[in-house]
Amino acid sequence: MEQTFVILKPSTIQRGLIGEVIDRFQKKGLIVAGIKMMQLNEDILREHYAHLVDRPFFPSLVRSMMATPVIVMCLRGKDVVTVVRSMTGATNCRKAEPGTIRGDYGMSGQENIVHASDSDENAEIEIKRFFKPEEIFDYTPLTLTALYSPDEL
Ligand code: IDP
Ligand code: MG
Repeated sequence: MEQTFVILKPSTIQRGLIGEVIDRFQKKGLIVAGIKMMQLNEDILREHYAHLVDRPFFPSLVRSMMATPVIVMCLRGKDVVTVVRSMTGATNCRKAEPGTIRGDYGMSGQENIVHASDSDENAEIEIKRFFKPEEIFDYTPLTLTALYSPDEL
């Protein structure tokens, strides 16, 4: 079973949406393998958003991501990277489909509620960037046999 990495951004914390967003992932049937609150700094954000450092909005993005602590999560499930990206929706909340997290909870391109890994490879890199190995837990929820058919497990 694959895993992915999610950040509940400061916009989520400021707007009191932590519970709502986590609830969506849980109701979908994803396993929470790791979860904690942490304060991000410029060093970790330069690594995490390395593909954006030359973009004009980068300083604003970094400021925004440090505005409050964030919640970081490691979620587990079959095809979880694709599942969570499709639950997340398009980058700009105004263009994100209704029914997606960004489409339902946001109005901004920058203040867009969540980060979600975009590939299995990046998910593994990001989980290692934000979590210590002992903060990721491997357990079998009792619901697993109701969530998946035997050949899917
Ligand atoms: P993603 O979060 O949908 O994967 P990326 O292109 O990886 O999108 O961008 C990372 C983050 O940078 C976005 O989630 C958003 O917060 C911010 N961002 C991306 N493009 C813009 C923009 O054009 N204006 C302002 N912020 C942006
Ligand atoms: Mg991205």
